[in-house]
Amino acid sequence: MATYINEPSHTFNEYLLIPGYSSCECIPANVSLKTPLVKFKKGEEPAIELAIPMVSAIMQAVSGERLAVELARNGGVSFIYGSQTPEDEAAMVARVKAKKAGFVFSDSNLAPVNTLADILALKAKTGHSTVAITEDGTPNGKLVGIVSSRDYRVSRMDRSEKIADFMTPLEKLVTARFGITLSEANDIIWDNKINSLPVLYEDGRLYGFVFRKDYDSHRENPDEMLDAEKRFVVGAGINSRDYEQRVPLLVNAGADVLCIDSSEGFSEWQKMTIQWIREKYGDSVKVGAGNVVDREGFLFLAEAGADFVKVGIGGGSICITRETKGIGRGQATSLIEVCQARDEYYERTGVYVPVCSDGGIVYDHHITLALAMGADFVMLGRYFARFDESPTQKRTVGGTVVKEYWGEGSNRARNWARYDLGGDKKLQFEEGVDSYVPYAGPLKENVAKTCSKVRATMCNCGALTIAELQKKAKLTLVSATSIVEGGAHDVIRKEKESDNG
Ligand code: RVP
Repeated sequence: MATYINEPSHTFNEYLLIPGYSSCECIPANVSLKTPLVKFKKGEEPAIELAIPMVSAIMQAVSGERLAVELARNGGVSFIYGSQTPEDEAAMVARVKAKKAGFVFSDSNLAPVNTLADILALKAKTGHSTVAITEDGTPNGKLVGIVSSRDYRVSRMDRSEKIADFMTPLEKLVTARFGITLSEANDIIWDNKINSLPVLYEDGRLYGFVFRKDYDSHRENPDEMLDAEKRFVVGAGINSRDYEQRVPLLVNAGADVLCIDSSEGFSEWQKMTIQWIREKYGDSVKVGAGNVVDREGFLFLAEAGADFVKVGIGGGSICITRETKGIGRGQATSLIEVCQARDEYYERTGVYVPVCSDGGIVYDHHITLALAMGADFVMLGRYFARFDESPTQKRTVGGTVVKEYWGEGSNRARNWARYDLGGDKKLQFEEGVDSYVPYAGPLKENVAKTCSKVRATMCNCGALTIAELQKKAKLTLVSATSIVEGGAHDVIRKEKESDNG
């Protein structure tokens, strides 16, 4: 006989948090949203910690390179979408890593024999105005000078003029030796009132630059997610089909963390994928797995060696899996059960496997609910698709400014690997829709507002960290009538309600 779970499964909107005692210390400025991204042993630190508990969904309409940079700058991490060729995905990862804050490898290089015309062409291509002039024109050649926009006047000079005749030569440049720290480099920049500082190896070859504007950017973005070389942290989606080809390319491109992207993760395919990664790379390559919705699914992936486990089937805003296949579970119920299993697993093994709540976040307070229920971080698709930095075009539809947002299981994305169950019939039916979401402006402002709401609620619950919230939170199921009461009611609203509140 089949197993029946007679309790209905619930979603976030059916829960509320009951405030707890908050002391005078409990103010938003004292709240830390730091949270582990990958598993760690008791008493040790996770190899990667997020500054805010938000990652962007592994989707074509969400996680491109622009969003990845902006989210990392603001404390979260993007997972670049895997429904593209392994080469294209690796190139996207590489472009995010090339945008590092702090030390920058020079991507604009010419030789002294090149001309002003070459400078102008290069500037048009890269958009960068500082060009390193090396003996052989390569990024790590011997530095002989620099050309910035201050070195030439297009209206007064012949385009065939040789760079050697107008560059600022090495003797006149302030330079630093390779091995210098970022803060020492910044001091030199400030003391000498310069915009860029070339960093040279002992033999005079160019290592890279430190730019003044990157220092300013770091001060404005204290939550920046940076790796040991001060490059932005970025994740990448993989699948359980072409991992032998895809993973090495992503690792070489510098991906910090991978995630097996599947609508249903309680499968031998995922175990094989993780095993292959462990055999080839040991623990040096971090890989999350999912999605699951119960304790068995979690334990299976944790024991298979996943670095984090993703929870959620059918709750995504563009997802019609429940409708088409009749599988899934209310997101809150799934999360509560999985997080309980995670805590027991930690007790038993001393290994903490972070849980990611994926999909179905409609209001900002759903993030706080997910964290209170035990999630370490949340993955969002619709939320990020609305911002300037998502890869899709802005449009006006019926007088409203919108952005496009489509599911990975829609005919538009045709991410068959995400839904594949073996065999050669690829994506026989759709599990996602193509849609619009209201345009919401820049990521930075929106994420700051969302996080301020999360911090405020945490204070109401007397919690200064996510771990504390998970221990202290008191949650209550609410009746259908109470849900109606939760919004403005029995008044005539003057303004239109914001879509994300
Ligand atoms: P949401 O944030 O509610 O838009 O949900 C995003 C999540 O939905 C993704 O992270 C993924 O798990 C899921 N998804 C993506 N495509 C589809 C689909 O086509 N059904 N579902």
